[in-house]
Amino acid sequence: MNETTSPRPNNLDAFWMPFTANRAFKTAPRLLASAKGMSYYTPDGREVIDGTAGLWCCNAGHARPEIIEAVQKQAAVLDFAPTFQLGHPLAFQAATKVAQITPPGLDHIFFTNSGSESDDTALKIALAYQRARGQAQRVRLVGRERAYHGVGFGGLSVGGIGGNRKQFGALLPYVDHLPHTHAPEHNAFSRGQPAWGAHLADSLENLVALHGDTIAAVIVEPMAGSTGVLVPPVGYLQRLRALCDKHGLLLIFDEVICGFGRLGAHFGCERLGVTPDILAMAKGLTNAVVPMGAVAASDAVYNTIVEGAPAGIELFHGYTYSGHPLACAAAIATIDVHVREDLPGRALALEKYFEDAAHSLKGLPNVVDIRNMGLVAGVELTSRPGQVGDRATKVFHRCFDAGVLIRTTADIIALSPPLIAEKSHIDRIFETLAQAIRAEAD
Ligand code: PXG
Ligand code: PLP
Repeated sequence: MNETTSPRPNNLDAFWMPFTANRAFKTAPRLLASAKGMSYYTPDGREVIDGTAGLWCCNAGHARPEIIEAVQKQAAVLDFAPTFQLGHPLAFQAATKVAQITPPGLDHIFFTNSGSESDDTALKIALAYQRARGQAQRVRLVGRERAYHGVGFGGLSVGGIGGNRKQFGALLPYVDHLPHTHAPEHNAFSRGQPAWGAHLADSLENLVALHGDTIAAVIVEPMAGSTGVLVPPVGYLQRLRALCDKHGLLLIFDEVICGFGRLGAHFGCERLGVTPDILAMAKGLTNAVVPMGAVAASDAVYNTIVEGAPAGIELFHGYTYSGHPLACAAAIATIDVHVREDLPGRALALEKYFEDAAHSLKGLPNVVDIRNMGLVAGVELTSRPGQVGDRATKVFHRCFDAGVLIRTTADIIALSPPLIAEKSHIDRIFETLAQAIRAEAD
């Protein structure tokens, strides 16, 4: 790059932005320059209330001094140490901390750097487990329509969002999908878990009938977030659990969004009353201050792979930055905040108020469904003919200009504020959203 072509200050060209309409963004950029508590601030100092906890990740609110100081301190003590054939104390402490809040029996923690890496890791652990117990023919992975399991080849393959897959060819072989659980004719405007739809889990019987004993694992988000907030029907996850046990399949929960208090418990599985064999997490784990993900495995999974292996490396998997010291410092400090302030309990206590606020949008123009659980709500709008996503995108712009950050996918709006939200923030978020929806009524 020479002087004439090198990026100028304030030039937006070089950053190839993820999941973004780069050309449109760069003609009308929206920048966030700082954050504190419930709010972002733009470069010109305008406050934007964070209705989405960043990207569902800053669950304890922005710029928590406890977390920042822990990371700053750690950077000066030990910037990096390998965790391949070596270790450092914080990685073991962080794993112990995570294990203290995962459900009993899910106490073996593998560190990654993102949700995508956690999902690929969870799938690989499931395959390794089946092989270690003498079931090497179990090579198939089952996901669900509309699922988001990140962007690695594994997670993308079991994922069920067509738009994310279509540019990338054949993906993994030996993958199948369960139907999603969205059925507005039966469960529109449900508050919490819809009463209808548990039987949709029985589709797993059909896949077992088709594939016999070649399925290794089933992966689902307990509550599907990214696709636009699909809350599991009452009894659905229990049926999946029973069918996995019946047929020797592992059940993986992708709790990248559901974890860390979002559903009113440390993990969604606790709230929903079903324990998986493997639990993938990320996002809220470090309050997003340093990227980190993790996978919690059951004793049976860990012992089968590790205790059953000959001497030497038991699992040929890991990332340079698995258990990075700064991420570990952030995770320990974050979990301390969650426990000390009982953020899951706070989310649970606010749930009814948040639910009422969300459902107060019923009756506004084009609102065809509202769904919610914990501090998550999805508001679905009808699409403009031939322009899927246009209405919600314009609602997003109006909210942003009015000082509230929301998230959209197609014409579904998702809200997931930090768990430190006050009622006044919830009022402001939904009042602003209501005005924006009215303004896009045509
Ligand atoms: N699993 C789930 C359930 C997720 O929600 C990932 C895996 C991947 O995590 P990483 O850290 O690799 O991005 C996610 C991420 C949205 C949105 O708009 C959601 C996610 C990411 C970006 C945007 O809903 N979820
Ligand atoms: N590519 C090359 C050439 C590498 O040497 C490594 C790691 O050593 C990787 C990719 C994987 O990087 P990471 O461990 O950060 O995922």
